[in-house]
Amino acid sequence: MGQKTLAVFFFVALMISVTANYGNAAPLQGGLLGTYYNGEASWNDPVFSRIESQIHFNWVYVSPDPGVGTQEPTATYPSLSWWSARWTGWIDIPSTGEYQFGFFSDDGAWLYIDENLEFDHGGRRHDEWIWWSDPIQLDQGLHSLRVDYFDWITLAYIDFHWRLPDGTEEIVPYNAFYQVPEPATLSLLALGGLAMIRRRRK
Ligand SMILES: [Ca+2]
Repeated sequence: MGQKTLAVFFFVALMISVTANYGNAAPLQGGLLGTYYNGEASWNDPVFSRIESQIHFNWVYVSPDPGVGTQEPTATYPSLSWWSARWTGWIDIPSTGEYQFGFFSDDGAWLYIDENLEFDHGGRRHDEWIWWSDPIQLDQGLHSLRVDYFDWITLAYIDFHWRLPDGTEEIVPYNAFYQVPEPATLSLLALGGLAMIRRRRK
């Protein structure tokens, strides 16, 4: 019985290892994890998080949640908001080649791929067209993604685009985003399972 349990455990551990190979990872959930903060480009005070299908928002003058950016409006500024958002997850690059990424945002935004700052679109701003990154050479498969954004008063919007190697331009679609557990989390789960089996066998 104990050996059978152990065999099941190692089979499950093997499946987890396969899943942890990002190049072939099965999607656990589409979209990105969006976390919202108070303050302008301030990342120390998360207010709430939720899964969001795309980075494609136009909040106009309205805060994304009563808990963030809530200050009394004035006659000059209908929305006196200072708040920030961070989207994290993985992006699926459909084929190896050169990609460009674009922001259309009010206010600033930053793009990180594989933990490198690839596009600095920061500062208080009010875009009237899409601004594109330099071309980035990317291999097919999943890459870690992080987009930081903040709003400083009045209008608030952000669209996150890509330009594919074949020239197609679009807002990055829902099915390009993945949520995959961190390898560290998977290792801890595997170690926890092993510890439980050892305890039960004693
Ligand atoms: Ca603004």
